[in-house]
Amino acid sequence: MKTKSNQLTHVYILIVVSIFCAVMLAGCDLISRKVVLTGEELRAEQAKWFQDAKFGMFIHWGVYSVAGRGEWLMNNEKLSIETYEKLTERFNPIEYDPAEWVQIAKDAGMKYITITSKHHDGFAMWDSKVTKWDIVDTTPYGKDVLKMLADECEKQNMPLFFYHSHLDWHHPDYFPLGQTGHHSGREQKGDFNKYIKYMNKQIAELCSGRYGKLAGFWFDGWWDQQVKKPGRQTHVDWRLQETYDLIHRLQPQALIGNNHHEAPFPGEDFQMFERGVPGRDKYSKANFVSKLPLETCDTINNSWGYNRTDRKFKSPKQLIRYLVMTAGYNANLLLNVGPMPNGQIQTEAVRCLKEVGKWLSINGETIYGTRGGPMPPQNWGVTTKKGDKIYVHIFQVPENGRVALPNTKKLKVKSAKLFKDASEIEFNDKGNVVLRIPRNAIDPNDTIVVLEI
Ligand code: JFZ
Repeated sequence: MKTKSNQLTHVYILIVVSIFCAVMLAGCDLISRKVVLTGEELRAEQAKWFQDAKFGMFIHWGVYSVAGRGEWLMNNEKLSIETYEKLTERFNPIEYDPAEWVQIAKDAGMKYITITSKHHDGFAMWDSKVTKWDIVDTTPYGKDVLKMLADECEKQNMPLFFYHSHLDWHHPDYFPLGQTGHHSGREQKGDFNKYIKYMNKQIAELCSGRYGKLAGFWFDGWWDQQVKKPGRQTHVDWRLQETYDLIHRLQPQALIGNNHHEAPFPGEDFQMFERGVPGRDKYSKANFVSKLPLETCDTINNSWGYNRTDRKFKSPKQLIRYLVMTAGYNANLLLNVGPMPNGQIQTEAVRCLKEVGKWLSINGETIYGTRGGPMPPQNWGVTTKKGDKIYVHIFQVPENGRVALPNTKKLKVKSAKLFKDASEIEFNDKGNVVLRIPRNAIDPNDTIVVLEI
């Protein structure tokens, strides 16, 4: 009897151990499959997240902020390197609180942050080991503000991109000089290959892990060396592929975009547009909106870097409509703030952003996770879609209340409801769908009708 029960116990143990092993093996298999996700797969996941996110905060902050006349100060006011460098003595952002910045972004409904690591003035906003021209080595503040922000972003789950300028008005090897930065007093010589090495070393520092897992890079300044517009030829070989490979090796999930205002180059993961929705932005040429995830960037007033005299803040209504418009164009909106030299974001900007956030907290369903709707943007507004829902965003309800949706003859509409209160909206779908919007349904920001198809 004894031996029998012993045998039974053994069998039980064997079964339990086998089950345990099977579960463990399955787990390991899952984990290892996770590990072998290729860079491309990781970026595909990241690209989907990016397109769902829809709204980001752009931050232009640098030593130029001290002067309060925008980020092009050095070039525009023809300052020598020596004069410009004096600004560092007054860059002491003791009010800088990255937790507050992240909170401002969150309250605005923004899902990621893109901050200038280096703008055209070449000034590094982190503790770079390959130059003294950085915030730690030259300012009384002496702290790595990017590290502080990166830590906070990680803590608060806020993806972080770096804006990085290829163009550099300060580095002695940025030669030939491009179209800008000719008054810095720099010698008319330099080894461009050395410059590229320097740039890549700095980028490697940003990718080292010290700044966490990066959401991506937002490059700018390629155009400084453009032979002529239009045309993709440059006076120098930027060797973009090397830089992109470096990033994708160190931070495989990082999405790369480049503000060159040309069709995307190999290795780029998203396409950005400046001041205007894709294809109708300030710099666009015909037919170059690609299949990549799209992003439009613009300012909250008229300036990127802090500008003391720029009072032209866009109204919450303008900003809400801008965001809805970009979503209708299947793009994200990266909306800029230019923090002050003391490290704070202007209250005017914070106030506008709060209003957008309030609107999003109610209407976010019609924006986040959507893609551009089935019809192109119309005079009256745009559409977005998600699953079996089409969100019709109407900015301008025609006098007769009829909103016609072109190319919808084949659309089977099950129901049309006002998003605000789910009240039924009369519609006719014997041809193209026509909605009939009652006067009392009109919302001054955006009248949203949900079509179930
Ligand atoms: C660039 C920067 O120069 C500017 O300071 C800011 O950072 C913005 C987001 O990006 O703006 C550009 C880029 C390209 C041209 C003009 C402005 N261009 O090709 O004429």
